[in-house]
Amino acid sequence: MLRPRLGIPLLFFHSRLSRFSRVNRALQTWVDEVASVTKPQRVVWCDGSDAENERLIAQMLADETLQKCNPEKFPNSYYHRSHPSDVARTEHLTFISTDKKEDAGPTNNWMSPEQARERVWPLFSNAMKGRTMYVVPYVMGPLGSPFSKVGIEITDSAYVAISMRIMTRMGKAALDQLGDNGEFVKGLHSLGDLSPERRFIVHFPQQNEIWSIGSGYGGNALLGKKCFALRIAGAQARREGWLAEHMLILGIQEPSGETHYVCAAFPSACGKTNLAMLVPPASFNGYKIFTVGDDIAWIRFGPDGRLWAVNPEAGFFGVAPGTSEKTNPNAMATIRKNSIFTNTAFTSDGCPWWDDMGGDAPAGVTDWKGNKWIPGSPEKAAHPNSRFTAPARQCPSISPKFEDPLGVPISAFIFGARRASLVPLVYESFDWNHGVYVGSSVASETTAAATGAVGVLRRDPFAMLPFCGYNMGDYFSHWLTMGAPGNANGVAKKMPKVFHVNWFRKSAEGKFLWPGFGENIRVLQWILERSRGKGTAVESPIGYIPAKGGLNTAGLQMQPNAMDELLRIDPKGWAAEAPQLTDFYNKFGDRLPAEIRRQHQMQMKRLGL
Ligand code: GTP
Ligand code: SPV
Ligand code: MN
Repeated sequence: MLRPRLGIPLLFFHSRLSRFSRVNRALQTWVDEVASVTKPQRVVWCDGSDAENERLIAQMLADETLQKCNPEKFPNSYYHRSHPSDVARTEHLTFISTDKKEDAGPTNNWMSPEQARERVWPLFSNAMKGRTMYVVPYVMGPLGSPFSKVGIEITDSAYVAISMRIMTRMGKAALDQLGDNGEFVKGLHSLGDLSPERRFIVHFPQQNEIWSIGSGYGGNALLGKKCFALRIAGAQARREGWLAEHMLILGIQEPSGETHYVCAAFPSACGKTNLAMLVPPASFNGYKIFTVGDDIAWIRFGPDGRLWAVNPEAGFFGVAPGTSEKTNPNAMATIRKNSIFTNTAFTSDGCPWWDDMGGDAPAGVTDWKGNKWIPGSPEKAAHPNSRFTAPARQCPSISPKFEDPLGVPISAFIFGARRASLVPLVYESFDWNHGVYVGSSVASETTAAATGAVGVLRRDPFAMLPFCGYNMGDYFSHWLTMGAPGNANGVAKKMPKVFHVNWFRKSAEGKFLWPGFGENIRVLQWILERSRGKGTAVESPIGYIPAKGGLNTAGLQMQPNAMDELLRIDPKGWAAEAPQLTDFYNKFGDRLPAEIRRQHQMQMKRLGL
């Protein structure tokens, strides 16, 4: 047990759960235990109903946690500002707590269970005094799906409770799925005093437990998302032989009417939501993209030996700035109702607003800090990591398979990064093991999704650097094992091909070379062709790249030579980066799979090193 044993369960709290037909003993005990430490004024079990949601919203309007959006333009939608020091994930305050430090690995912050008990647990003492403690049951994954798992988040934030209602299957349905004896992931969250000095997000993958205190923002506080669905579920997935990934899932319907699905992992704020909701340009008549997920994928072998993926989430927590009718019309349609806007700007007529939303900046904008904003001023009106929270079912491109308990079969894995130079628009790995090497070697320029400097190049393997709940060397091994030749469910495994993309390569003048967004369908088309053994490619030291004319550029307006530059491989530049990658791999010591080292050596040889 992580916590000191606590006194007698409080009868008062028992009476709360009796409203539900089933009582899970372990859940009741834990809730009583937490309440006896955090000392809330009252405990509310969330049932997920409309009436409850309305009650919470009325209360938040009264205490000014929320502002109501213009009911004509954004019906049933609300605006929220988080504390100005609490607007992004705080990776340096995020910990993996395992008995042994090596099990957290060199890319995670480790905290011993003893330290967690001594430094973090006392912060929960009396933390909810005078507050309401919400018990939020939720399911990650479609209800009744063999992929799905139950979590319970205890929180003193009503904003978290209403956000979890959008982002997960929350309430009574989750308690029903849990049943009397079902297992669940425990997530304890308190706003604490919101001080970064007393902010900790601690994961216990051996106990399926999360403690988060001192933050009310996104991935720090909505514990179903990165904490459970990636860090805890990732550790479960390794034990159980599946994958929990920072990946979008989309379907590409071709003119033939057939739909093929791909999963893509890009680091935070590097284009997953936008790719997942892509609208093809007019010249791609007959193509349609279906959105299955925009951030997280849970992936298992199906009865056919292929990998099948579900989106464990029920909503989108998407980056607002840059979202417009032009770049992402599906997102714009999704957020028109029943949504929450966090740290965007807010107009005098009650609408969320951000940079590059389209049109001129309206007059009377209040910025994300609550100050009057002057159009044209150098300060951004919306925080660069401001976000919308919206139900997935409202998305015009939502896939008919979104709720399918078995998920969708995956034809390709795509890794991506934000790289101003060196990395081509697209390349294909030579085989599965090389693909795992490509995933392990992803590097990307940092974004505003986490606190800290923006635009700094860092290694972000599989776009999972901040989200891997165990030693990343073991994670690489797990990926290699998943694709090792053999059977799954009694039939031969059929692994998807693995690709890498970069929408962000810049010209010498510092302009993006690739138009991106809807035009990314051109790259998806090549990827699908290649995944079925067609399409044309040439071999380069880093993988296969589209042959001249291999990528469909019909109707595309581009600078002369831009395409050549986008696909150019500069072996000298790659060779110059290789030692830095060697250093990164060396951090893992003997936890680095020999196969990754072998792949790295072969790549260096191809580069002439
Ligand atoms: P998380 O939710 O943080 O995991 O991020 P995400 O990967 O879903 O990123 P998202 O799609 O929200 O994109 C982040 C930013 O990148 C937005 O400001 C987008 O406008 C921008 N972006 C997305 N796709 C493209 C593209 O193809 N080209 C360019 N230039 N920018 C893009
Ligand atoms: C990310 O940072 O990758 C996100 C947003 O998707 S958060 O939920 O804050 O992690
Ligand atoms: Mn993300």
